[in-house]
Amino acid sequence: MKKIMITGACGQIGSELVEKLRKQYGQNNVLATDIRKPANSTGPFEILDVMDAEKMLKLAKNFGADTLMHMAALLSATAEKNPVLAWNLNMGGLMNALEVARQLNLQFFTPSSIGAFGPTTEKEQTAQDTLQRPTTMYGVNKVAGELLCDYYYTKYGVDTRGVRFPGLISYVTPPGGGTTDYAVDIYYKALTEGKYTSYIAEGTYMDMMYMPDALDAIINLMEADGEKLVHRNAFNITAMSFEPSQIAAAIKKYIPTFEMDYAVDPARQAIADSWPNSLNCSAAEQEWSFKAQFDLDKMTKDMLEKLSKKLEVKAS
Ligand code: AKB
Repeated sequence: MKKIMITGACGQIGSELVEKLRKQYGQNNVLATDIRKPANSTGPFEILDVMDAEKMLKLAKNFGADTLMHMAALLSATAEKNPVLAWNLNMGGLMNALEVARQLNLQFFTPSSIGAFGPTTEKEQTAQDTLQRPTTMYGVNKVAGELLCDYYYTKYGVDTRGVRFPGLISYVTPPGGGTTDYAVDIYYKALTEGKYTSYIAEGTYMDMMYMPDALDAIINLMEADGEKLVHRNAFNITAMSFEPSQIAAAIKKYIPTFEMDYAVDPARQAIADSWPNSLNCSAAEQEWSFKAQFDLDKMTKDMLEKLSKKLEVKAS
């Protein structure tokens, strides 16, 4: 990777990925694109609606990109509220991006998700290769996307790579429209209000990961020797699996007065119930040495430290 173009650069992953890649590969070697302008820009930026295939191709060509990271997508809860828009944007945007990668011979990354599994998949230690019958539009998009990326590799030789992300937790850019967002909101509310009402029910386990591990995973997979990759596009990765009362207990270690109660949102709960409790990551570990650094306690300590500085409040 030397000249990298990113779509969805202002999103939860994109905004941090751009900065990390600029530090690693040079400020001017990363072209950030999004449908809206970033508040601050640290390097080249262009407005791009991923439905505009012609503009995507032109930008990648003019920039001299050798890599395309396609991050623009609607997340699970938003997609469920507007399935037609989700299909058009998630699949149309991906198809446009894959076509650009094919025409310009670019290395390609796009994320899949734990949402690619459904209620008939085994819940615990979900295998890399297993039954995938998701019941959400987001899940349908993700499975189709995994297959489409495999197709572009086998049919055209495009160097497509990807991971199945769990819920991502970060203090930089808030997520929007996901089912796992509660695990980010809880830290904000713990610091600003000392209490949190969880829309996910007690006992609902989902896989999660701290953003620094997610960014390292993207870069390590992209840098990995392609000869050693068997799976390429949909590696299970995770750092931890917890349910709401466990993250609350982790926060309580640093904010002893923190309280949590529940007001379950049936729509997001139904999505969460259809997803695995924990993923098996052995394929990623074996094929490109994936290893997460942050567990729940380490992440909570770092999150509260960084977020209290950002929000200018003390964790107490
Ligand atoms: C969501 O909740 O929709 C995402 C995901 C797990 O893909 N965070």
